[in-house]
Amino acid sequence: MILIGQFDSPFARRVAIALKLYGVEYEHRPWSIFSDADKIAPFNPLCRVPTLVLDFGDVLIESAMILDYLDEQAGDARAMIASSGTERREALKVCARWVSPTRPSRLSTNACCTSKNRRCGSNAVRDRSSVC
Ligand SMILES: N[C@@H](CCC(=O)N[C@@H](CS)C(=O)NCC(=O)O)C(=O)O
Repeated sequence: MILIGQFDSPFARRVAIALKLYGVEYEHRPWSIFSDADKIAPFNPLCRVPTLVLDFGDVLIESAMILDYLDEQAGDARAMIASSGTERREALKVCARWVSPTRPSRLSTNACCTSKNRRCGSNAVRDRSSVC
C-alpha cells in the first residue's frame, strides 16, 4: 500500500495515523501537491492528497473514504466504526468532518489548500495563498 501526500496536509496525517493504529505497513511518498503534481496525477487525476494506492492497484481518494476502507479491512476485533445503523452513520459523520485546530468552531469538509486554475501536469498553476 502506498500513501501519497506530505504530512503538512491534515488529511494525509489522519490517514497515516489510522494506518499506524491499525498496524498496516505502507510506503510513504511525501509528494507535494505543488511541485509533484506530475507524479500524483497518474494515481489521482484530481492531484489531491491523500491518495492511497492499494496493493492490487486500486486507488482510494478522500480521507473519510480511506478511513472507512481501513476500518473495514481491520476486521471486527479492531474496527472503530460500527458496521451498521445510527452508530455507523454518526462515526462516518465524524470521519467526514475536519475541525480546524486553529479555528475550532469551523468545520471544514473542503480542501485545505485551494488552487486556482487547477490543472494537473507540468503546466499546473497553483495558488499557494492558502497552503495548509
Ligand atoms: N476532502 C478531502 C480534502 C483533501 C484536501 O483538501 N487535500 C489538499 C491538501 S491538504 C489538496 O490536495 N489540495 C489540492 C487541491 O485541491 O488542488 C479529504 O478529506 O481527503
